[in-house]
Amino acid sequence: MRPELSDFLAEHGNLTRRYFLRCGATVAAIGALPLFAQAKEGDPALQKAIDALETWLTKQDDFGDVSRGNPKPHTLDEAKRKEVGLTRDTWKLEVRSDPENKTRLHNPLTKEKNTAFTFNDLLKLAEKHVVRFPKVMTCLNMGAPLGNGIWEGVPLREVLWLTQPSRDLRRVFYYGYHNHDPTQMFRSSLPVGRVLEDLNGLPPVILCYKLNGHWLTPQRGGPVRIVVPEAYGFKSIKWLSHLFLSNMWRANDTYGEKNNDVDSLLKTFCETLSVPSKLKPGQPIAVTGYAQVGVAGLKKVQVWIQNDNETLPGGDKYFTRAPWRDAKTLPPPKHWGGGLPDDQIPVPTQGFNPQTGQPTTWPLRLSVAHWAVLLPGLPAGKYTLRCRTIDANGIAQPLPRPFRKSGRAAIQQVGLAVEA
Ligand SMILES: Nc1nc2c(c(=O)[nH]1)N[C@H]1C(S)=C(S)[C@@H](COP(=O)(O)O)O[C@H]1N2
Ligand SMILES: [Mo]
Repeated sequence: MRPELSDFLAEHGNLTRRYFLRCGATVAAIGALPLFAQAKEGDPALQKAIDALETWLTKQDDFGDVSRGNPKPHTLDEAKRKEVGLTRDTWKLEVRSDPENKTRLHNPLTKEKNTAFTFNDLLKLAEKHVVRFPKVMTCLNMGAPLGNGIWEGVPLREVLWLTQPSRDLRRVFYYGYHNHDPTQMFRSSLPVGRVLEDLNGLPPVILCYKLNGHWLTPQRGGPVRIVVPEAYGFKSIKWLSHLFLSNMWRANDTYGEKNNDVDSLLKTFCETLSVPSKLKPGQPIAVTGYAQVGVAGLKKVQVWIQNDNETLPGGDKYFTRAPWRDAKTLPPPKHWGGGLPDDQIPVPTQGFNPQTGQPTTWPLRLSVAHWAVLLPGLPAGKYTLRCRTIDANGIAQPLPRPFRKSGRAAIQQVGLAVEA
C-alpha cells in the first residue's frame, strides 16, 4: 500500500466513532424501508469501504486523459517535443491581436519580433504572482471527474497586460499545439472580463505549469496549459501555444461546435464509489462515494434505496418526494495524496490556512469531497440505490441545471440484490 493511502485510512478510522454517534440518532427515520438491523458503531464493512477510498488529490499520471490529436502531442518523443516547443526550455507562447477581429495592442508577443513569451518569462512572473488552488478536472461529456489537483501558475491577465492592449478587446481565445494541422486544432475562449477580474472569490484563470507540486507532465498538458477554475475541462487547453486578443463578442470554442453549453460552470453532483455487490437479508449496507463540489457548493449528500416492486409516484422525475436519508460528508483527510511533496499543501494555496496547512472551509468549492453511509439491512429482494447532492443553495441534484450538454448531473442508480 502507498504510504499516503495507509495514513488516509488511519485518519478515516478516527472518524468512525463520531460518524456513528450521529447516525444512531437518525436511524429510526427510514422512510418506507423495513428496519432489519440497526447500524452498529464501528461497523467493519463500512470501515473497510472508507479505508479503501481514493486519496483526495489525484497523482498526475492517474488522471483520466482527454486528448485529441493524431499523434497525441504528449506521445511525441523528447526530440520532437523540443523541436515543436513542447519542453520547458523550448516553449514559446505567442500573444497577438486576432486578425479577423482586431484588438489594438502595442506590444504583441510574437516569434517574428523575437518577443514571444518563454517559460523563463513565466517563472519570472511567478516570483511575484504565483497562485495555487485546488480544482477538480471534469470533462463536460463524461460522468466521473478526471482527477482532483492543486494547480499552480500565473494569472493569465499578467501576460495579457504585457501586450499593452488599448481598445477593442472583448474576448480572449487560445489553442495548443496540434501537429500543425488546422483540423486537429482544439480551441477555447473566455470573455476578457473573466480574465481580468475574479468574481465571487474564484481563483484567477492561470497559465499553469505545476500540478500537485510537480512540473506539469506532457500528458497533463505540459509545459504550460490554461486552467479555468470554475469551468469544465474543455476550457483548460493543454500544450498552450497561441493566445489571441479579440474584439469578437461571442464564443468560438471547438466544444461549441459539438452542441455543448460552453458557458456552463461546474455542477454539484455525487456518485457512489463502493456499494456491496452481495447482501444477506438484514445485513447493514455500507456505501461510500464522492461529490463534485461545483460553483453552488455542497450542503450534503443523500441516498435512497427503493424496492424494485414499489411503484413510484408519477410526475416526479427527480424523485423529490422519495424518503432520502443523509449521508455523512467525510472531513478533510490528514494526508492529501496525489504525490504532493512531503504531503504538504504548498504555501500559499487558496482555500488553505498558510500556518496550519488545513483548509479554511470544508468541503472546498470546485473540488471534491467523499461521503459514507451505513443503511439498515433489508429483506430479500431487488432494490435500486440512488444518491444525490443538495447544493449550498438547498437545491437538489440534478437541478438547477439538469441539461446533459451543460455537464453531467443525472441521479445515479445502482442495482442491489439481497439474497438469503
Ligand atoms: N490542446 C488540447 N487541450 C485540451 C484537450 C485537447 O484535446 N487538446 N482536451 C480538453 C478536454 S475536452 C478536457 S475534458 C481536458 C482534460 O484534461 P486532462 O486530460 O488533463 O485530464 O483537457 C482539455 N484540454
Ligand atoms: Mo472534455
